[in-house]
Amino acid sequence: SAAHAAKDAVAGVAHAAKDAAGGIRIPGAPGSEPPTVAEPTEPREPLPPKPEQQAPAPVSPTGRDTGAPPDARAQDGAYLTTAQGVRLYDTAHSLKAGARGPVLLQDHHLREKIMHFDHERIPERVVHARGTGAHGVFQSYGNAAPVTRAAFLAEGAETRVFVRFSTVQGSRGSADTVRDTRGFAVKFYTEEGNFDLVGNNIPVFFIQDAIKFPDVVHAVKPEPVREIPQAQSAHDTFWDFVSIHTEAQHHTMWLMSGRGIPHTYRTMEGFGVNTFRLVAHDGATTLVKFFWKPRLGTHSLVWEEAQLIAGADPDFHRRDLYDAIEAGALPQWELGIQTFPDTEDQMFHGIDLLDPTKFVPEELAPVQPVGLLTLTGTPTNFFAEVEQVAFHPGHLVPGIDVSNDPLLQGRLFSYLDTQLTRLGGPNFPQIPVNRPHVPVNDMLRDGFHQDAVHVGNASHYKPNSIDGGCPFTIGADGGGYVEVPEPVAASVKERRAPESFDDHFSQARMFWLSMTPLEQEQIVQAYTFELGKCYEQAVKERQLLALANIDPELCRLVAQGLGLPAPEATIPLADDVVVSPSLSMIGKAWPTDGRRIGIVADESSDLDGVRELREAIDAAGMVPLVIAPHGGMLGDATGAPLPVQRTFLTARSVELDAVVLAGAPAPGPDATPAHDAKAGGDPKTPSVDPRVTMLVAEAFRHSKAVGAWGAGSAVLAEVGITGPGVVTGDSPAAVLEGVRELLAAHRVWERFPVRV
Ligand code: HDE
Repeated sequence: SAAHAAKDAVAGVAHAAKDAAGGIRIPGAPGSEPPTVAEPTEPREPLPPKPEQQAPAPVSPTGRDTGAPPDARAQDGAYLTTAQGVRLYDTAHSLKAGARGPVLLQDHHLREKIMHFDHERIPERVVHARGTGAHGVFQSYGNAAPVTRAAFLAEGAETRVFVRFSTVQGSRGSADTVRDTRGFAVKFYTEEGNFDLVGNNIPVFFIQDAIKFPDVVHAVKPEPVREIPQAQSAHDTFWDFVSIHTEAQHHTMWLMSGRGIPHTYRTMEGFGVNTFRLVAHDGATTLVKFFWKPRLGTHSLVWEEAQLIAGADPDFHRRDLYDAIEAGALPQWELGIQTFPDTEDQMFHGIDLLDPTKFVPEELAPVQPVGLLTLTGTPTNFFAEVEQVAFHPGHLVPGIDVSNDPLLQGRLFSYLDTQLTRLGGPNFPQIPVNRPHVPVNDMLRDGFHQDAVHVGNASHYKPNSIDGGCPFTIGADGGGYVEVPEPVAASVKERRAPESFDDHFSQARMFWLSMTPLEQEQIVQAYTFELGKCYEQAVKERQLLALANIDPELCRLVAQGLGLPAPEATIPLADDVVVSPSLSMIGKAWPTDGRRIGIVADESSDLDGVRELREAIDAAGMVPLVIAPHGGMLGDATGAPLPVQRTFLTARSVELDAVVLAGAPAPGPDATPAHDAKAGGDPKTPSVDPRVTMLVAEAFRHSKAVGAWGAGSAVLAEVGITGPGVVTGDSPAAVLEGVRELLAAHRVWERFPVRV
């Protein structure tokens, strides 16, 4: 009988617990030998998270400490239980009417397990679905205190933050390195409540009015019939939209530049885009734009590299960020502000500060650093933190207010709204990653996923007498958020933009003219690639016309690549354009921290030299990766083995910033450092392993530093790698010195062909 079988089962568990071999016996059909599932360890408590990976300290929505330790996790205790805490003896077999019989509806564990799994997914973000996040800290320099009362910008203030980087177009599982705008969203858990700075890596946007957001997003997302292409703007509907809707041309130009394919998140600039308003202690106001300046400089991939990485390592940006944090190479950005007088017309040097398709060149308004952001911890659980974090540009603290930028105004509506669907109800501020790190005393009650147990009969309405009027409101002097009493001009109700929004081309022209010839070439190639992927002739022609209105030379080069005639401009080109050299990413020197240098070696290499080079790279704050024909160790025979990080099979040049070929005894058929006879090469052919040839050739083509010492130099000569940025020397130290100098410039720019 069933009761009898259950008794047997319990006996089985009791027996298993005492089983010296550590095996758990599974009750089988009567008479059959019970199978045994070996558990890998003795029962134990779940391992605690690493200290730097702790989630924000849980603070209950009612402001009382939950009493849970900061590292509290859902899992507790040594034994598997149901969601109701009942211990389980088997999670691998459904409850059946006999071993070969049908499954019984009464199997609660089966139902609970499958029910929960069936509902594990939540809707991905409608935009910015693909992202990654990290914990960090923001230290204020205090120099913004005269213009804002915000406590987190006061002298010496230190504030915990959570940052999420993202692409915009792709689905949650899409590749990191696609050509796209990137999100750069920061949640500051300030002592005055949460402040969210929800920015992008491009300082301007496609549209001037939020009402057009669904249009631009529908145009860029995969086309509806076949749902392709994924995470790409290189298709007809996108170029159809931006070519008709010319206010998108400026943002599109940035997207076609290196900014559309950032090197890593650590080397990506961030912009608040919209103009905000700072409020000082005395109530004085200043208009402001926010910036994030990466300490390691702003760098991009090259297009072929981005495409290769999308296949070889779709998680490239995510992995890079987490590897860096875990290695202690903590990514840093300075928060900067551009400030403008809060005048009635809200213009600055003829630039409308309410138009989000315009930005103010740094040459006209310097970016003043006001604090330092350091990312210090990876998430404890990706879903709990990165997926469930909910940003909103309306999460403001006293001292920061909004402007009338119509894009920002629409955003103020959208973000709360979208979280309702995405996070399943109105209580998402109670999710740990979203909770402020200060007491919360709101009158919001009930709703789906309500976690708080609110007390009292009267604390949820005002005015009340039963609770003595609690909770109380307070003005600015007590830290209350008081909106700036901005006069609103008596006006008519109308659907119209100001005339100053009509100029769609002059800043796109400024961007183009501010680029070095090399960056211009990359922009030309990007337009030519993207339009070359379109099918509609009319779309290509219309976009060429938009380019003609930006710059005739740009238009001519793209038209040439497409094999189409270059049209004439239809508007007078702006001739008073201010060129902004600060927009260029080339020609500067940056710290080389965290740069990855591959060292190609095999058993016959100068392993002492390799060891010396590894140590020197490490000491310089960079990352050495030994690449060898096989995994495990090199030099077992010599008694001083060297660990191998990548093999010829797993290494690809795109994850490296530079490649160095190790020296060896004099090169010959069997002594070529990169010769892979043991790993399957033909020992009779004295050639370099083709995978090494490809590694070096790719690195060279992507204008990366290539180095070699001793016999490694002979290999470079054999595969035809010479010219600028190829460093050969007698010793690893000499090679590293040259390579490091090249890395400070990010790439060997001289190697790029200008105008192909
Ligand atoms: Fe967003 N945006 N956005 N956006 N945005 C969202 O909110 C929206 C815009 C930005 O990592 C959504 O939670 C409208 C500009 C980032 O979780 C949604 C408009 C800038 C993120 C939304 C804009 C941004 C979002 C989708 C036009 C740079 C990811 C999921 C008026 C300043 C945040 C979500 C994260 C996400 C609306 C334009 C930045 C739908 C209506 C401009 C970094 O609410």
